[in-house]
Formats: sequence, structure tokens, C-alpha cells
Amino acid sequence: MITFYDPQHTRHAPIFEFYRGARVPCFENPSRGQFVFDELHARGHSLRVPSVDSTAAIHQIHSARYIDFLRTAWLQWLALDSNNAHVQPFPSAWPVRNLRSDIEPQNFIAKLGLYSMDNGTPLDAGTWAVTKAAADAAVEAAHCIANGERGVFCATRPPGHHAGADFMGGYCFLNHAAIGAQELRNLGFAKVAIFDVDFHHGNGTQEIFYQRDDVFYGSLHGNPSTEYPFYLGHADEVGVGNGLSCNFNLPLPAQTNAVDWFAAYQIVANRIAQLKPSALVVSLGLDTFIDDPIAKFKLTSDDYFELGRRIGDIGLPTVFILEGGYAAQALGVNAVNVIEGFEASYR
Ligand code: SP5
Ligand code: ZN
Repeated sequence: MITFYDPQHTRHAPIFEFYRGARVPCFENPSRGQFVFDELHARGHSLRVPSVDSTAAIHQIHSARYIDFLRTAWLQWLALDSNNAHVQPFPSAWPVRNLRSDIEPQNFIAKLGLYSMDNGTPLDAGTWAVTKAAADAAVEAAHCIANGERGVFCATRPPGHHAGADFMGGYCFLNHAAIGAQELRNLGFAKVAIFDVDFHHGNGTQEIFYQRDDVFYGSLHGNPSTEYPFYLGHADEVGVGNGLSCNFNLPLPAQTNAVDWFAAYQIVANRIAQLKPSALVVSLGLDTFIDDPIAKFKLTSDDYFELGRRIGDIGLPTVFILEGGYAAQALGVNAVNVIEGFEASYR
């Protein structure tokens, strides 16, 4: 399978996040990419560096002012104080509810809050370049599908599914799955389905397509009443306007095991098959793994081969976009198991 990988992903290297008042090492870090690279290499998969420019598709998904902020954020941070080169900024104020988000403040930290949903998404010197390369991979993957490929894997980081049209969050900056789905639409795929199997609800992807009937969003995830992203992902969110019934959330309780997870998986997969989309984008989060340090489902490494096989059984040309998965050492095996399960379904 064509697999995209950006060797420069290490330029986005979050150091800390916050947990119960303490600074802890960030779970989304470059070791994740390295373990995926090593496993792909060990199992004979060849990798391609993305070379298509995704700028136009990024602008179809994200607001101009958010893109401008993200592109220049590190330079703005350095402009405050050259010692900031060794510090990663976090927001500390947010325009909730009746506070104004129409006026972009001049203060950098205030801008960072305007464009963030949490304080768990550190910015680094290479953040823009790395998330942009992941968007390039998603767009190039769509081109490969248009050229007749059955499956393409974007082994990229950071993840993207929490990023909305104009905000970052949940370790995400640009929404690569949304950008890839949009490019498939641009290339003439009439209806695209996004299947999000990350442990967390993809609030950004849902929001981006909530009013649209040309891109369906279906997600299986930890119940947002107890799990991040907390404020979206409930079962009663079914789309609005043209998008009514084009959004499908299946929240599951903490401790869900593989038997129950696959039963729920099949409900979403059947719904997607009924829609008869012409292409599929999988938000491939692997934080459903039993040993994941921040999530609470109980899938094992063998289950990921079965997941790949079942995704293949849907029978659609498929772009896989790597999302979460924080048991870094197991992430490579788990991701490549999905890819090889998918390949086994049609070989
Ligand atoms: C893409 C993705 O999977 N994003 C997840 C973002 C989760 N951010 C909140 C992390 C909360 C970490 N809790 C630490 C529990 C340690 N036992
Ligand atoms: Zn996740």
C-alpha cells in the first residue's frame, strides 16, 4: 500500500502538557512517529515523502485568519522574547460564550486562546511545517485514490481530528482527515464517508461537516460525559440543515472490550455501507489499545488486524490517516496490523 511519511515530523516535539495541576511529558511526541516508521520498515513497507501542496484544500477547511495565525505563530512567539526559542507557549484565557471572538486580539497569548479549545496542545518551532506536511500527505493520498489505488496510509503526526475550522486542540492543528475528504470531493468523489475509530470523538471533523450532506461523519468513541473532548460527541448529534442524518456518534463506556467494540463498529460500518459513498477516509486512532496511557478501551494488537480486515470488507477505496495512540512502542505494530489486515481483505 502507498504509505506517506514525513521524516521531518520531529520538528514538532511537544514537551509538556498539564495533568491535575502538574506538568507531565506530552503523550503526543516524536517517538510515536519513529515507532510507526520502524515497524513499517521492518515489515517491508516502502515509504513516500508527500510532495503535493495542500494549500488550496487547507483553505477550503480552515478559516483564513486561523491559517495565518498558525503559520506565523512561532515567529510571533519569538518576537515577544528571543529566549522563547526554548519555551513552548500555552494559552491561559479563552473567549467562552459571550466573550468576543470576532476581534483578533494583539496579545499573542490572547490570540492563542482564541484559536485553542484546550491548554493541552503545545506549539513548537516546526508545528506549522509538520502539520502542513501531514495535510500534503492527505491531499496526495486523495490523488492516489483518484488514480485507482485501493488504499493509502498517511503515517503522519500530529493527529488532526480535534482541530476545527478555526481552532487547535487535543494535540491537533490542521484537520488532515477533513482536508483529505475535501480533496476527494474536489476530485469528483460524489459522497465521502469518514469513519473515526480513535478513542476520542473527532469534534473538529464533526463540526466541519455538520451542515453538509456530501461528507458523512461516523464515530465510535469514549462517552464524552467522562472522556475528552467532553463538550461534543453525544448520540443526539445527527447533523443540521442539509447535513441532517449525515453525522452518527456511537459513544461507548470506559472499559469497552473488543467484543463490544466490534459490535458497535459493525453498526457504524453498516450505516456507511448503506450510504453508498464512493470513498472512505479512516481517522485511524489507535488509542483504543488496552495499554494506552490516556484512554480506556481494551483492544489488543491482534484486534487491529481484524479491524483492518473489516474496513477492507466495506469495499471502498480508503485513505487511512493516523490520529491518536499513545502506547508509543505498540503503536507501530498496531498501525501496521490494521494496514496488513486491510490488504489481506482484498488480496
Ligand atoms: C488525537 C487525540 O487522541 N487527542 C487526545 C487529546 C487528549 N487530551 C487530554 C489528555 C488527558 C490526559 N490524561 C492523562 C491521564 C494519565 N493517567
Ligand atoms: Zn484520541
